[in-house]
Amino acid sequence: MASPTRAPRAAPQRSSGTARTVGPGEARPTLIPRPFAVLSAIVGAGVLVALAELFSLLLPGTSAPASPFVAVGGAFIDMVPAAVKDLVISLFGTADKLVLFLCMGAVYALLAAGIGLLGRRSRLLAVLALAGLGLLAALVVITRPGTGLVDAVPTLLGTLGGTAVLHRMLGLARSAAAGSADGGARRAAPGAGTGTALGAARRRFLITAAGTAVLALAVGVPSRLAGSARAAAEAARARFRPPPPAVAATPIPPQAQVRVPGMPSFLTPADDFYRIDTALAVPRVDPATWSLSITGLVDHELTLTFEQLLAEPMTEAHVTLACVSNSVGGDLVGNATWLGVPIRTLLERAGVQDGADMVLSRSVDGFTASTPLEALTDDRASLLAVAMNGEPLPPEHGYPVRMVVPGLYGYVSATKWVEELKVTRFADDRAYWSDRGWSERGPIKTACRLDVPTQGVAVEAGTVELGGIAWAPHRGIAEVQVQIDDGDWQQADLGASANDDCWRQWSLTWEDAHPGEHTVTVRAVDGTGQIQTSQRANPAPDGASGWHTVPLRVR
Ligand SMILES: Nc1nc2c(c(=O)[nH]1)N[C@H]1C(S)=C(S)[C@@H](COP(=O)(O)O)O[C@H]1N2
Ligand SMILES: [Mo]
Repeated sequence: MASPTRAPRAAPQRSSGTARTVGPGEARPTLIPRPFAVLSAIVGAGVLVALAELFSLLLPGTSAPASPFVAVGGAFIDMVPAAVKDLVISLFGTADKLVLFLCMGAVYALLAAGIGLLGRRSRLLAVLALAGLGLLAALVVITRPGTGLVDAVPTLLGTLGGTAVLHRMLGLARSAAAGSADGGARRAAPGAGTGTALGAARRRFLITAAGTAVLALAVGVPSRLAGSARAAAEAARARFRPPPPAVAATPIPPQAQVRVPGMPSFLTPADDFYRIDTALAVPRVDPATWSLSITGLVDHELTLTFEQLLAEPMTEAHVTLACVSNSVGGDLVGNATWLGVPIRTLLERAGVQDGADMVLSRSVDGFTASTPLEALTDDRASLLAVAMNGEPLPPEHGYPVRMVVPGLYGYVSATKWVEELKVTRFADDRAYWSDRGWSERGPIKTACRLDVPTQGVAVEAGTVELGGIAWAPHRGIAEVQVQIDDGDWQQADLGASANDDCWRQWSLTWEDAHPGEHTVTVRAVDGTGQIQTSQRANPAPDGASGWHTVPLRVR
């Protein structure tokens, strides 16, 4: 690390004949001017917060108090005596939080200024001080209710970035100061430009400071705003109790769950439910500001707030969702109980005009899906869902409102964070994935999967329990057939059917499994009597097909 008394490095080399003119620079220590030191530290501290805000938003698994601002502010509020709180609220009313944040910002800036003054003499000391402040904030974060260790990571990453910037800024400030101390001498030297080195070093410092500050603001301010929207969304979700259904789903018969160890549960818990979307960060939608518009080829456009949507009669339905990207035997499929408003009733109210054949649903993040109109107007349970398995929709699965349409792949029907339904025509509008080579329409293909025994695990000779699931949403599953090696196709036992929109579990007892390598192939027959095609197809452009064949080693 450079000591403050080190000779300036840039200036003398220029005029090699006048090396003696370095003299004055060596004679006195080049203290960084106060404004430069303070500016360096404020920029570094700003970068710390900006990065912490950004990462607390983007890092998966973090919660709202991962923001050091929220955590420290929250800790402060908890510490302040009630009388002071009351006073602040009576003075500033609902702006109390804003006042708190502004005060925190001011205190932080003062601390940063102090760190900058330390840095006039010792860069190391300043960097350590800022690092200490960052660590302290990270500690506050993990002591807040509802936070875990992962929530400290954004602040730690921010501290890393902020201290690096502080280090660099103080370095630049020192060069600028050294140039300044040397300036008079160089100006006197014949042939040297008038203070060019000084000017260049200062300009470099100021431009870097300004550029970094602008970047920090450009990252920090939107991140903080998004962070507070996220906190509002999380708080609203925590308060939300799904309303009772006007039309309850028919209860799931207990025999829908096949009792073979290792079988997936008939209803997929939200935490295990596959997640597919284009969202880099899960959109955090505050239901207080959310609304749904029905637009396009309708007699009257409609807009509903979340409250208005909740006032509509709710239908409950068990529906299996499947992703078009699922490969044969894959697990991008899940089954849940959804609660929501039938899309049909809202379309009726809006009055769909002649010629429309599609609804383009749009999410708050711009994703779109093209759903054939008839799938939303016939008698199936196509819903604007607000709950999943009796709980508010998880943010990852579309909170506050998503679409669920029995029988269609998710990419053409299951828009999460939905905010617009545009009644239109396939001839006039294209959806997100249709523009990227996937089919405009996506009925779910009949599929059947072997789940048990787990693939790659050898089983004992003798009696082997086989089991799995089959799905052909909205057509239902009539039969599952199993072939072992080149043997005859055997009828599997079917779990009870909950409805035609759900998957169906199956099992088969293989009585006399001999040691060796075997293959098991499974296929389904849908509710229309159509046998699942053996034709192998990749997921693109409209869903994989082919029978699931699994090698099985018997010992
Ligand atoms: N907003 C939005 N909604 C979306 C998507 C998306 O990328 N963005 N992906 C769709 C796809 S391809 C599928 S398969 C389902 C998956 O829903 P899930 O993540 O709740 O299982 O959501 C659909 N809804
Ligand atoms: Mo999907």
